[in-house]
Amino acid sequence: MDNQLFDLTGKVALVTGAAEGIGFALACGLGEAGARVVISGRSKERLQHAISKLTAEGLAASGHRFSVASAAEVRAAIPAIEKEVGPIDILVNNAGIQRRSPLEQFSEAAWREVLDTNLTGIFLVSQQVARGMIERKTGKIINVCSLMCEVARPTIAAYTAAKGGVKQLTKAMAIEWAKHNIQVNGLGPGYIRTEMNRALTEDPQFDSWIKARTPIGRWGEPADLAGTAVFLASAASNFITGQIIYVDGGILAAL
Ligand code: GCO
Repeated sequence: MDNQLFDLTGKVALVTGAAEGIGFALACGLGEAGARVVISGRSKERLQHAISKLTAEGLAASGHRFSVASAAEVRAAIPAIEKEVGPIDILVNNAGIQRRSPLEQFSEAAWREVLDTNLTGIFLVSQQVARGMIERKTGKIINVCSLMCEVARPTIAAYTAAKGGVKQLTKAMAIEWAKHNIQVNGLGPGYIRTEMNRALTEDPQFDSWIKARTPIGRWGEPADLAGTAVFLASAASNFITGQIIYVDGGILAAL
C-alpha cells in the first residue's frame, strides 16, 4: 500500500476552536502528519500559548483569533488566513461550546449561543472555505460531531439539537460538494477528558457511570481522536463522504 496515503505534507489545515482540548489534539495530529496547521479561537492569549506548544514540537503552526459565530469575523478571517498561509486544503470544524441546564429552565440566550457556535458556525466557516475548494476542485472538511448526533441525555438539549443538525449538515455538505471533489465527513467523539467536561470527569458518580457504560472502560483522551482526523484529512478517505466515524470506546454499540 502506498504509504503516502496518510501523508499531509504540503497541505494547509485550519482547525477551529483549537487552543485546547480536542481541537488542539487534532491540530497536533494533522501537523505530525505533515500539514501546516492554523488554529483559531476566541482568546488571543490561549491561542498564543497553543501555538508555542505546537511550534515547540517542531510543527508548522500559526493562529488566527475569530469567533465562528460571527459572520463578519469569519468573512474577514478566512481570506486573511489564506493570504498568510495559502489555500486551506483541510478544514476541521471543531469549535463548540456546552451549556447544561434542565430544558424547562434553559435560557433563550444560552440556546442561541450554543446553536450559533456549534451549528451555524460550521455553516459560516465551511461556506467561506468551500468557495476556494470549489475553485481548486479539491478539499477535505471534517465536522466534529458527538454521541449527541445519535442519542441524548438530560440538561444538554441545545447541544444535542445542534449536534443533530451537524450530523445532517455534514450529509448536506457532502452530497452538494462531492462533484467538486470535496469530501465532507464527521468525527464523533465519545466521552473525552477535556476542560469542557471537567464538571463530569470530576463527578465521581458520572465518572463511574461513563467507565461502566463505555465497553473499553475509560474516558477517551483527545489524542485518541487524532488518527481518525488524519485519515479523514488524507487521500486514504477519498471515496468516503457524508459519513460519521465515532471514536467512542464502543459506547454507541452497547445497550
Ligand atoms: C455532556 C458532554 C457530552 C460530550 C460529548 C459526547 O454534557 O454530556 O459534554 O456532550 O462532550 O459531546 O460525545
